[in-house]
Amino acid sequence: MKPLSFLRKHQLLFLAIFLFWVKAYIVQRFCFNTPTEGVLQGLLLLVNPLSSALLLFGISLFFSVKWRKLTIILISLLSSMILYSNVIYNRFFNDFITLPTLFQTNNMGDLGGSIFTLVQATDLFLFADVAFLLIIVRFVEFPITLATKKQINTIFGSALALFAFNLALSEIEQPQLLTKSFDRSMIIQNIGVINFHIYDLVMQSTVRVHKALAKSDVFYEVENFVNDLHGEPNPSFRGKAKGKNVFIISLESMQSFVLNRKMEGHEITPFLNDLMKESYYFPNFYHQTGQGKTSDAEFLVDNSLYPLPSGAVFFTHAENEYNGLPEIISREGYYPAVMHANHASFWNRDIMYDALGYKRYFSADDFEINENNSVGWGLKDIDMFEQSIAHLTSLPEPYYVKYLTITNHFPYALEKEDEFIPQWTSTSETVNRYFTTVRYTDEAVKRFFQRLKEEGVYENAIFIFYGDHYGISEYHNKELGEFLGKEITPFESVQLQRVPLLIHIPGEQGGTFDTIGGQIDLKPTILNLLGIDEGEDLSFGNDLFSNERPGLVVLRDGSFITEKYIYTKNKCYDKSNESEIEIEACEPFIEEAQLQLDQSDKVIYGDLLRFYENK
Ligand code: GP9
Ligand code: MN
Repeated sequence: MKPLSFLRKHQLLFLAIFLFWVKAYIVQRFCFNTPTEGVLQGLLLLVNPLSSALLLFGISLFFSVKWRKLTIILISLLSSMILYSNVIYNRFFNDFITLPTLFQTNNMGDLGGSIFTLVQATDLFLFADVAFLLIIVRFVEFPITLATKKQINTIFGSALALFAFNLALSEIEQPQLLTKSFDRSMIIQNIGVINFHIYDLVMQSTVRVHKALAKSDVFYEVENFVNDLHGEPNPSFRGKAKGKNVFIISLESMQSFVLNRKMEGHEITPFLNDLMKESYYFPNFYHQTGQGKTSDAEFLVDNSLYPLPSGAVFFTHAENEYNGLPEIISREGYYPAVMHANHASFWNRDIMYDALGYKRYFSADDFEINENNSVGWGLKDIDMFEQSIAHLTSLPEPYYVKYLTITNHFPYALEKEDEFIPQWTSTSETVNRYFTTVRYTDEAVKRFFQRLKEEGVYENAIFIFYGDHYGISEYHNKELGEFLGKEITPFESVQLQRVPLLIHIPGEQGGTFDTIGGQIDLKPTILNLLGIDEGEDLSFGNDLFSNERPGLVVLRDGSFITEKYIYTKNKCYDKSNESEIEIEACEPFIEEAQLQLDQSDKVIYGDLLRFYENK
């Protein structure tokens, strides 16, 4: 088949493809609120609409000669409408349409009457190609021939090849884009709106199939399983913070090893070290996150469920029924809100927060963010805390406010003027900077406390600080080992997954609890402190103060920690001397640990919490 004769025989088709390609490029480049940076991103934007255009318009080849013109024009109209709906949605929500949002009445309802205010006269341009096609078919007699199998294969084959090329390019720009998907705008910048919708369709369908297959007997199986996991929460801690405002502060990428430690004579977390003396402090508290990072930690805290083995549950299962901590406490009169100066759709938070029961999300749009007050990932922590005060004081009390800090995020960028301690001097720039940004966040929290005292909100509150996940990956073991003065063995790697946990109740003495625990335990712990019953729930954690704790902490990769042992990478270690021992010692827990993860995954994949409604 000669390419030219193929082109000649299907002129109208290729004209439509070309017009759509150009239009989609312009729309993606200029009509969405996502700036294009760099040559590679520009190239991606140019390539990705072509593969979708070939795919969409290729469908017309299955139609007979008689219907061909009409199908081409209809496809052109339909794809323009898809693009246009996204433009409108993006103007309002700063986000893109997904299948679930289409059916989520509150989201679309928000748009409701205001939809007309979003329409602009220039939008007509988005349908210019459809109009052009309509006119031109009236005046030009395009040759239309029956499509051969070979031609059809060529069109779809090229679409696939282009898409593969597109993915390869985006792998350079954003590794593991689809599996680690966390930012819709980023996915769309890489693969384009239409391809994104196809991806969304596939993802949502698999989720729905899983869900449809889950029967209520699985629900009862998991319910029995979790019932056996639960011990009695500590009665002497019940209601210790009843009715108080709750501050739960996620310390970005903060690991426990920085606490009570100095870097070349500089205390890394002076404020937290002091605060610890008047707080309940848990030195053996582990993060249990997977690929969803910060969002996984949020998920663990709010649901007492494990995040997923791959992908971010915030993204893949935001449509599920949850029994989130915010929802539970709002039934008791609390007002749950979040402060995080990133854009609302990032990690799908806008959608997931609704599902978890948050009533207000103060995101990027609620903060004043400019070049001077931002670095790295956005608004600096000190400014975020300061600007949040005005929002905070507007909330009805008692409130439950989650703060997500961000400055201590890889690559740990900071301007000289914000460095409270110098950088370290090892061969790893990342490790060197980490200490300085951790110190910055410590300072931010300190100032926040001062401000809360000035505002008179400090006294009647409870503060929970937790580290979300590790900050220094195994890639930097050599330098980290130098700093810690020991080799980072697999045993030590697990111990490095400990993250800070401080519970500070003004007026309470606090104390150090050696209890081993994880983020999964925070929900029952907080509820007990607030004197609120968990109610019927499929939760996997236990009150951290409880005297009946199971003594097993499971990490998302299947490693686990017991009072005596650590199991990781198929090896068992004795905690008392940190040495490897016979696997037998760990064996009784291996199955239990895996079972916990599997049962929790069943809750998510099968959307099992929905069965409470019908029970
Ligand atoms: C940003 C936050 C940080 O909003 O989620 O990213 P992470 O720690 O998950 O990479
Ligand atoms: Mn994080």
